[in-house]
Amino acid sequence: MKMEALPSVKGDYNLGDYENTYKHFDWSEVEKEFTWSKTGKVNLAYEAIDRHAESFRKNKVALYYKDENRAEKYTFKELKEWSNKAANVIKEYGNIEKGDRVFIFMPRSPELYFAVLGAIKTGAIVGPLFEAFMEGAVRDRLTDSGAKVLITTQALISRVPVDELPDLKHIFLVGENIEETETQYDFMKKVAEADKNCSIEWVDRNDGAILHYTSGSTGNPKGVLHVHNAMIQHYQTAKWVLDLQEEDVYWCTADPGWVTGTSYGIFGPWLTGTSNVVVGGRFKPEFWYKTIEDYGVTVWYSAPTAFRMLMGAGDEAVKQYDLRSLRHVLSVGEPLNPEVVRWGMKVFNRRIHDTWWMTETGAQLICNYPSMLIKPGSMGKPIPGVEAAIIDDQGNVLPPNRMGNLAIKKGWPAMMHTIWNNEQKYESYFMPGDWYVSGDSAYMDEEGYFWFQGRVDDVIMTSGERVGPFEVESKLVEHPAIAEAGVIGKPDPVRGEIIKAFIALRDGYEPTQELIEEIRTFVKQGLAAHAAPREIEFREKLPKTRSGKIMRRVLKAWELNLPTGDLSSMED
Ligand code: 6R9
Repeated sequence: MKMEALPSVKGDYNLGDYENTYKHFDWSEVEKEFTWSKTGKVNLAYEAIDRHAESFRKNKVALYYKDENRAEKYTFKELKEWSNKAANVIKEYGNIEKGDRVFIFMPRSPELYFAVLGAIKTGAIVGPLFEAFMEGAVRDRLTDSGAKVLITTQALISRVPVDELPDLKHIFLVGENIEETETQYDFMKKVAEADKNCSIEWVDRNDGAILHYTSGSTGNPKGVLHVHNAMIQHYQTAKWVLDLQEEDVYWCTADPGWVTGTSYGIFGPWLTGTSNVVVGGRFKPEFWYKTIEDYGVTVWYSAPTAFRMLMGAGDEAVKQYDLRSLRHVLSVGEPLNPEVVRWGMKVFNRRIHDTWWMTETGAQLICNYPSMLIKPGSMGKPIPGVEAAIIDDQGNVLPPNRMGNLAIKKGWPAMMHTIWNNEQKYESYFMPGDWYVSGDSAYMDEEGYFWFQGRVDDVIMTSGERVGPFEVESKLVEHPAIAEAGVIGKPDPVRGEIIKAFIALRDGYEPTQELIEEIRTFVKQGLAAHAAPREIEFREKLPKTRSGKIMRRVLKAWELNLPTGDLSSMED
């Protein structure tokens, strides 16, 4: 499918000359930005917060927090003190030693950020858990990681099966009227009493900092370990890709329970000394637009599902807010439909920049940075310092326009360090030639742009034609009746597989046979005859992960009457 390119806007970008930078760039240059290049002493939280608190940025706002009930702000100096206090409490009452796992299970709030930064200052490995996890998901993760300390809230503690977690020794609760025991403490009461100075635990650059659990297509969720060294790439991509500059007000909508919410909700913005907006509570279009207006958000990082939900809320809603502060909008997590890019142009007068990366990669790898010509539907090009290729199942690099495994040459700074307790799983990601194999299928065009096609196991083979479900889904959601679509390959004795689409309709549309015919024609005409779904089934809602990815494996399981497997990452 050919797409028109959108022109880039002229500006003073951090990555203005991609070609030249790509040729000459070396990651070791970035180390010089950090204190540890001189002292040899590393701590990610120090570099993110304290370094600025000791600079001209001391009184600059680091955190703007807002939800339906609270609106607060903290300068770098204040955040340094709050996280120092939190560190002292976690260390003293949690009896923490370097490398111990501290899990944090709570909704977004300033306390969550004090806790994450404080725990990192103690040298602990932090495991952030999404607030919507239910008991089984919490148990799996705390057990596998052997977490020693848990910081949670009074409301969420009932979902923690404390008696079944022998490694868990200390619990900190955030809330009102907390009853303290020998192993359970009132976190904010202790923090209020703690010293605002703390002696940071200096660690090695390859010591663990963050442990994110992520679901694969099979088996239990796996713990992806990231180390302090990842800061090199968090910092550099925050410059190049988020294009953060001194005066920016940045907002990343992801929760720290997911990798985007830590790498780009905490580290990227703060390592670059940027004012960072955090919004708590549930998604509400009006509240989101108001956030942009109130804080004058200039750089905004969100996800296709969120954009599609905003799209669904109608263009009238947009018009009630002043969104002119926005200068750079980005997306991650799932394919960004060209339709959404065009909507962004229309309502924000801004191009939405797609970025591709994974929990395992720790930071952005393939991106549309601001000075670049965008081809709607493409994830962009590898950032300088990263080599990407399409390889076949034997590890041979394929020429342009051939679909295959999206692979990255091992060794970028934010790459996962290991899979917790599962070295074998870790090894299984790599192929001869030092390729990290992503599990995504894609192709690269003649100009070096990468085009996402699906997870490797989702690619559909129908009558000998390879069809990427994303292309079909993208086309489907362009139809005015369709809110969401998920497409799978259904085994077929004649064609190998046929394409089946699950569709959620927009309000006001009826699932009729006529509509089915109309949709089929729409795809046939818009994409290709072989790409049109032979079967269409309507559903109220489609199964999605909390980060908004349509769970095709669940659709497939429905279709084939198979067990759905681990659903801990599914939206409720
Ligand atoms: C950061 C994050 C990783 C998987 C990845 C791919 C999908 C991410 C994408 C994208 C199409 C993009 N994905 N970015 N697909 N276009 N720009 O999302 O991490 O939750 O581990 O998901 O998400 O399939 O393999 P994670």
